[in-house]
Amino acid sequence: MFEVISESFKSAVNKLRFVDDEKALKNALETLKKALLKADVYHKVVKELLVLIEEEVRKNGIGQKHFLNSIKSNLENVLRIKGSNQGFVFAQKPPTVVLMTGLQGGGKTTSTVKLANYLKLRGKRVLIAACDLQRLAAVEQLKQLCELNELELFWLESEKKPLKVAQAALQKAKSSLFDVLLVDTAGRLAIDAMLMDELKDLKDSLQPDEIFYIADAMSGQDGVKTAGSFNEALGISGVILSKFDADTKGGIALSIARQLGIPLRFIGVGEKIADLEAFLPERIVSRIMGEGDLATLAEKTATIIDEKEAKKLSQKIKKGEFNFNDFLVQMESVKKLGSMKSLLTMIPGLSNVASQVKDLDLDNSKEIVRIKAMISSMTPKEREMPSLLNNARKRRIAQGAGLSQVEVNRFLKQFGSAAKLARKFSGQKGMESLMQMMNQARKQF
Ligand SMILES: Nc1nc2c(ncn2[C@@H]2O[C@H](COP(=O)(O)OP(=O)(O)OP(=O)(O)O)[C@@H](O)[C@H]2O)c(=O)[nH]1
Ligand SMILES: [Mg+2]
Repeated sequence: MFEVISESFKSAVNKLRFVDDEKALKNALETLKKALLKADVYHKVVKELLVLIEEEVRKNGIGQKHFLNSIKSNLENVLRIKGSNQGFVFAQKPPTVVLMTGLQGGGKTTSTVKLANYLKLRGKRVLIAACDLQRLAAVEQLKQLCELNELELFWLESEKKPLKVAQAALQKAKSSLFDVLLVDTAGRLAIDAMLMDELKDLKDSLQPDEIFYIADAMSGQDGVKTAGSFNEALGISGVILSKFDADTKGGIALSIARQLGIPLRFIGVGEKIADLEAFLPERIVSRIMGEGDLATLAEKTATIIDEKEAKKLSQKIKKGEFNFNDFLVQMESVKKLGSMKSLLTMIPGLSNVASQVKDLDLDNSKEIVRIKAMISSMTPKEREMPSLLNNARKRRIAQGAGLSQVEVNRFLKQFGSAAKLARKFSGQKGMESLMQMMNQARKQF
């Protein structure tokens, strides 16, 4: 993601003192240039950025603060495509129709399902149309994903023409008052005339509000070129950059919009359904500069945490009554927030930590599998009242979970200190302001 870029920006900024001279500025700009190129930002975009930053710093006075502010404001300008949409934009008259396009394996289907879930969490009714009739298992893949995540799918059994499915899906979206229709389409290994014709037919018939191109972050400049060809043929209104979690350099996210003149709308940051984030320039820049992004964090949290439940929980924590059942419930909701690593970059001051940790997989991490085994070996009463756990009970739990008593003790100790910490934190201002921001975010949906 942005680790390499964040680090490089910091090292460039550190080349300057509070007030500094010409030579130091040259040095800082050179460091910045190398860093951007190393992170795979397109060379023309790098050049453009450097000219803008140099000009602005000279005007305002050479120094660390002006340099930092100038990087931020110019980066934002480069990322923002004038007059085009950001994030998800609803059509004036529902349903908003979005055509999802791209090469084979680029992440179209995954992104379609993630986007449907993103909108569902924000209270929208979304229908997905299964219009990839090329790959045999494509409809089956969608059926499974939609069932697993409680999303609505439209398909026609044994229909061979994507256009027929799409038209029927649009009818259904209109008559059943869906807010959004997402159309998943077939991919090809490379651009070919047949694929383009199929997509053009879909476009002519559906008159979509948006045509998204799904670009695989790992495909680098090739991917940008392909996106350009799709744009010439179809007119793309936005790009979703998938598999951004696998791209340690991150430069492609910074230059793709500028190179194509099409805004980057979302980034895919993992394989799970929650791993999709809106790409909003000022928020992304703030994350890149290590300043966090509390607005996105609050928004994400507000979509999965019910206000009343949150209050109840914080009362419980304050009274020291947080128990193992609460812990399991919390773990399930945290999973809905998506990649932990990405969440860390949203918390001011923790972006450094994010670059050092491996992403925590809440389903498969050894530690969490053990913890779940321990909790499931407890009686309902024990789960409600952690204080009941004496040595005899601990022994029984260890046996039931196939663990040693040392491990059980260690977990209980950790649980105890976490509950204490939460209690301390719940009385502090930080928690209150996060709650306030969540309420604000809720009102905006
Ligand atoms: N790590 C990671 N993997 C992703 C992401 N998005 C998609 N993938 C994986 O990429 C692979 C291909 O994704 P699909 O969504 O099936 O791609 P597609 O474009 O629909 O492929 P076709 O239907 O064959 O054209 C799957 O294994 C996904 O799990 C992402 O943001 N991060
Ligand atoms: Mg697909």
